[in-house]
Amino acid sequence: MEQNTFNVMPLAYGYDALEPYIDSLTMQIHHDKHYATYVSNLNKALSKYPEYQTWSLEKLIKDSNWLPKEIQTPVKNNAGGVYNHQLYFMGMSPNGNHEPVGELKDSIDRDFNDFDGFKKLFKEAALGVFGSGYAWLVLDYDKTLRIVTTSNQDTPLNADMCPLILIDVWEHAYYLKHHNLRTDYIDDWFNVVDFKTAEKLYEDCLAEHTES
Ligand code: MN3
Repeated sequence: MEQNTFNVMPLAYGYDALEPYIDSLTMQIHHDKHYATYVSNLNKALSKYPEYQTWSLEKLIKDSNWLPKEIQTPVKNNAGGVYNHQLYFMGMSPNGNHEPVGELKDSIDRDFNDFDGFKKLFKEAALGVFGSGYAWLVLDYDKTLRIVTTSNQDTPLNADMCPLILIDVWEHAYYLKHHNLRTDYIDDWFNVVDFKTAEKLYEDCLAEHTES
């Protein structure tokens, strides 16, 4: 079996590509320092246990209870940090679809009345995260869309939910530009969110649910 170390996934756009909504310095520190540190700490945690280096990121998160006790917590936290940041950076783009398209649009209209209904609930959820964490749009096992929140670097993967999009509401995601105003950051994020990524993940999630 192939030995894995996790690599930092490069941004698909420049640090300044999301200006004026998310500033260049925030993107640079967020990607090159915060996210990269999770990657390096995950590799460090796994370094003594080559037998687990073949596990996927998702498996390391979902099955962290099967790991040796001394690395359960660092692997869970750092694999979560890697997974969450990769999805966050992938879910934004300067030239993506900032509103839902295709089948995902139909399902958002079905489950939240319309895009404005979704935005209102998603913003409330993101504002309601106490301390550090994320708000997510996920496909639940019963094929309905749900908005959920998680703390720290937890994910909804253990609840068998299939993530489509998330917003990072740790202060490091917005403090330099928006200071304490998380509400302004969320409004700005809606100008750079990419529903093309979410739509693609939605199709994969539906296919996965149908198989099992
Ligand atoms: Mn972050």
